[in-house]
Amino acid sequence: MKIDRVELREVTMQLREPFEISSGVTYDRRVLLVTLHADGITGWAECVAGETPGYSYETTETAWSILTEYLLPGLPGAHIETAADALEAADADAIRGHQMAKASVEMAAWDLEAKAKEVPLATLIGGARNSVPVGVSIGLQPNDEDLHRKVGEFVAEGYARIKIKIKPGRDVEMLLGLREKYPDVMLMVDANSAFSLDDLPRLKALDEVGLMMIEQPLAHDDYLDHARLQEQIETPICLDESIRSVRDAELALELGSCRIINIKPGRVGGIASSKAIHDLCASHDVPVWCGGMLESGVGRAHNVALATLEGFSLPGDISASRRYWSEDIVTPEFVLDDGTMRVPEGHGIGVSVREDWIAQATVREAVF
Ligand code: OSB
Ligand code: MG
Repeated sequence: MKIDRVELREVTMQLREPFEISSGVTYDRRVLLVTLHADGITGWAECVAGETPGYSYETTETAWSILTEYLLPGLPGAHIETAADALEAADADAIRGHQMAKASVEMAAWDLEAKAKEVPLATLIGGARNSVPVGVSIGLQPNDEDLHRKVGEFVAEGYARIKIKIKPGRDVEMLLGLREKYPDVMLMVDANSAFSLDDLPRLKALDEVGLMMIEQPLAHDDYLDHARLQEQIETPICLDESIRSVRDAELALELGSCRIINIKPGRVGGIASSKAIHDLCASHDVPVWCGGMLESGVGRAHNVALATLEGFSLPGDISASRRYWSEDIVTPEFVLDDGTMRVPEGHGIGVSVREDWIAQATVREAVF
């Protein structure tokens, strides 16, 4: 395939409700969409960088800069067969870090390849199921009453697992109260690095809540303290922010920093890197699940495809379009079906992008 045109767009998408985590609140998403055109086919992907550098150093602005100045200019005219070829044409190895920017190129190329081969993306990557188990991630709530109501609503909608955001002061007592109200719900928590080993007594007390796991309790770059913590608590630690590559995953598994890994393709540089982490975890009997970054339907479609791999044995943060948006940018929208999500059967990401909708929501565009 010869790439004849590349587009980068920033679209503004208003969340149905603000999403608060320990490092800040998101109101509107500034979503970057990458479009690769080749042989009359169009590959789509989304960059998951956030509006602020609270979760990662990458932001919408840094990704725009890396994409427009470095990654995208090399693509037009390039002959590519695979996502690896696209990264090579973009000279991605010459750029240190910036996994989210790189992932958006890589994932658009996977969509392109699957469409050229006329197969669903899930099939191309070796997916093993036609529906994926899904959970929901609930942001920090102002009080316990709101939290209990929210959990009740999502359980009623059929979500197979509920994730609660926590931070110091909104932790043990809040969770024990919630557990009392919902004794049987599959619960997990995510601290987004809000704790330190000084909080060991609190973190140990979480063992009483009956959690599937605690996600990223400590600093984003601290594998050693996570290993020290895992030795002293029963609840499995799951790493999110700390895992940006297969190398990070090797380090974490070698040190015993976690017993579960959350794979977000947008965070680890794309689908090939996600598969490598998945395979590594499988060889260590470490379960993985697909995380989310408040994606539009485009990023969600990639996540759903990835979660069809065998080792994604735990429900992902892949919720229905309606959990985030009044209207999604793809058709059909993603809906919940008995606590699971059906994998689209169309070629590539399997959903159609609503280009008319995108055109009216675009705030800037670069064409190569
Ligand atoms: O830590 O998993 C996280 C959203 C934005 C940034 C980081 C995280 C999240 C979520 C939401 O938890 C997951 C989703 O539903 O997309
Ligand atoms: Mg997380």
